[in-house]
Amino acid sequence: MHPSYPRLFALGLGMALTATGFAQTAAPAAASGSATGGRANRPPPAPPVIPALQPWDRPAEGPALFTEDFESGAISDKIWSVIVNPPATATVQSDLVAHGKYALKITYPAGSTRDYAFIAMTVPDALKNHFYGRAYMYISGVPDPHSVFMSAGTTGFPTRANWLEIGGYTGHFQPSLQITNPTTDIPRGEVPAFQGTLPIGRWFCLEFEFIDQPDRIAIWVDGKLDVNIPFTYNKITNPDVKKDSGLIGAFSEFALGYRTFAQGALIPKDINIYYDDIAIGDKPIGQLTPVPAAK
Ligand SMILES: [Ca+2]
Repeated sequence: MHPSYPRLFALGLGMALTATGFAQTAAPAAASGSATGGRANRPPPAPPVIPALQPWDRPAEGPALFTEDFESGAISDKIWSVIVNPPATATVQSDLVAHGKYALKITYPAGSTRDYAFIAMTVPDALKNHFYGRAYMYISGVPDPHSVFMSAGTTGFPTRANWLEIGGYTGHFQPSLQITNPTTDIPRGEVPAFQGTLPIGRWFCLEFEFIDQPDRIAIWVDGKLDVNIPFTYNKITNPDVKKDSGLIGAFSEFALGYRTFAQGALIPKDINIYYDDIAIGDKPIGQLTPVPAAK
């Protein structure tokens, strides 16, 4: 197995057309394979279990420590590392924006398989264990299997790193823990969870909270809590190592963009993911003025 692609999918054979316009597997596909035990011919897993959404305290909003509205008209190489595996692309454009004149557009071309495009920034030291963030997002449509939108983790994403991730799966958010730079104490693997609903075909305000002590991801969509998932990593066997805290160690890099583990046959048209008005800080950032419906 290629070490850069540790996750495999068992794809169902039935095809169905969904509201997003994508031909997708009718049967549940694997969220993602065990990094060590993935097999293409293994039986399909059970459908995702959606845990009840537990309440989550949200402190008062505060000023952002970092913002990016793309109004420079470019991806600044002073701030961002561009991490692209073609043919996916990351560009700043004016065709579809949340605010101002420019926004980031990630394109994952129809029929392509296992490419990706992300931009990544260094997380300020003050936020290395815990941060809030906001991004306006527009998702044109995604296939059912594992999609990746954002990560907070060690450097080296998306190939060799450890991170907390905001992804998608069968119309739900898929928050997850991903360990692809393992140690003896923290073995390779992942913990996916499924909750909330991916908004498709409209701008929405994604607010998020990444915590490493203890590990947790919370997501608000247009100000409403939609995901609240703690992570426990049961692959840890050393009794001196916590299974639910410090699993990343420090958030060094924050990345956003797109990749999917779907086969190209499940991607009949380009996937376009737009981002605008990105901000991170030690308190929730809050929303801007609502974005009018796209033309
Ligand atoms: Ca903008």
